Amino acid sequence: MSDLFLGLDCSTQSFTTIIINFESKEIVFTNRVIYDNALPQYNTKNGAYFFKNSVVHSNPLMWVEALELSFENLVDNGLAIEEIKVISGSAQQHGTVYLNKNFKEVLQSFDSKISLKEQLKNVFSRETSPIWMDSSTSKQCEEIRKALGGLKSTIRITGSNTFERFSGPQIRKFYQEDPNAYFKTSIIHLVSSFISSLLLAKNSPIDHGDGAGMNLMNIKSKEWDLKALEATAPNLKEKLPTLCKSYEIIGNISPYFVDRYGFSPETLLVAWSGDNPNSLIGIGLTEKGKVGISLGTSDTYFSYMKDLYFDLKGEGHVFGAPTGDYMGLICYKNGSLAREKIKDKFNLTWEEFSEILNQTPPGNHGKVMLPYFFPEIVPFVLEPKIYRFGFGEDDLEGNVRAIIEAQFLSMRLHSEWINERPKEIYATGGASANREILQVAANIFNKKIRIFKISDSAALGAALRDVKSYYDFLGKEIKWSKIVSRILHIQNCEVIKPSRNYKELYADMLEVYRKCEDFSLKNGQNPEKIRKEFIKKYFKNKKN
Ligand code: XUL
Repeated sequence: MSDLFLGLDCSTQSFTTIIINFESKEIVFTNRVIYDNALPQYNTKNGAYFFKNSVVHSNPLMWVEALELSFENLVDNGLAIEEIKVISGSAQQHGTVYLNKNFKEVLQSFDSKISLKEQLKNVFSRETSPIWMDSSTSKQCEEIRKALGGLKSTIRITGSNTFERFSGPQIRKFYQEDPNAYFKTSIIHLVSSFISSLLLAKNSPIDHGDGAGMNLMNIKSKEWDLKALEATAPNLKEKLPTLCKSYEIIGNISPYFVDRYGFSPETLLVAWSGDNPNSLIGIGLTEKGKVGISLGTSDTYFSYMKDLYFDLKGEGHVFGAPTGDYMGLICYKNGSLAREKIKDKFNLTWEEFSEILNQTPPGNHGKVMLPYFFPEIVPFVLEPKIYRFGFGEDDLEGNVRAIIEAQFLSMRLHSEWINERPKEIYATGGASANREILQVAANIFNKKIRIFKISDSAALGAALRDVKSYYDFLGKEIKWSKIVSRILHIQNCEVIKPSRNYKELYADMLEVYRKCEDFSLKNGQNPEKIRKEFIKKYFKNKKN
């Protein structure tokens, strides 16, 4: 008998399963259900429904079916399901699931002969769920921010400015647009606590990591903030689950899963959290001085924080870290889908895309792009628009290098408030498998980039959180650093080194980029003078 730990991740485009054997230091199973392919009946594109006016939703029943497919996969693969000691999970942050009064009853009377999807058909008071890509709530953001005393006060109370994708503004919009349905809603879950409620067969709490992404939790007391609740919607407190520590054991798995898939009835459940807090653990950022970048549907830059401090400019977020401390984060909507826009526009394969990155010079002859294919979070851009300085939309090489340089220049620029100055950066997410993209990142940050073999850091983080809570539960406390290094060090991390030759070039280009942003978004000075100087300094013999 071995002790297995299961981590799940309900992300934007797919549902991932990872099982680790902590004793033998092995990852024994990974599997991914891609919604668009495995569940085409939901008609999602990249896991979502893109409606007009920046409304982006997904389908909670699709996530339920993905969970079922993932468990069926465990059975089909002959996994020793009964040896799984603990389950926890991760989910895309901020998305909300609206449930009516049937939900509680249905949870209590799950019938293991019938699929979950079938039993959950009539539990939703809102058929689809707004997700983190939605940016349709500017009005509500403004209203809540005002009620909380303005920008700085909102940040000090909730850890972030009000953001369009955050749960509070989304809940307020639902209440304003469909008050009947709002009042018929018995409970509002996050994606994480919704899936966790199914495993527990009762309403699961929301952990402090994901709770911090709602504009509803007081970031200091880690309780629902009454002023924020009041500013959002009436009777909201009674419609929200309780809050809990991320490492809390919330109960045992429901008999439904024992009967249907063969889990042991002793299987413990640890609170679920958001994908970013899970990734923090999944790449081993459990102490000061370490920074991660996750390159997925969203690109994020994040860091463990021992002490609480804020980005009072309002671009960044502070979330709870699964260790009980904090994490700082900035998030980009124009991540992998924006990279794909350029790849697809020129009909490139990823290999061809990378080859172009290899062959084009750092600094891109002074060609600068501001790539807002979708509304952007950092910097705040509501209307999608692509700005190009010094080149046109048909310039194949210029566009390929410009999008990648733009993404990392923007990250370097907007992460300045996170005062961790790391020696190296840990990379995860789908695009972290692309060496050429990471070489650009290493050069721009002028830091070594460490790549983990497992790019599913969110699911892995959930499995590692299982281990920590399990040993704490047994009274054999093991340090976080020991837990993460035991599984992560076997992965033989590859390191991408920055080239010293480009240190000054990218420091200069950062100023060009800053000016381009200021000019385009804040009516700043025209950047042409500084851009031309940059070209003269680094590309003087070449034609622009
Ligand atoms: C973080 C954010 C995204 C989602 C989806 O604030 O919005 O990273 O969690 O991955």
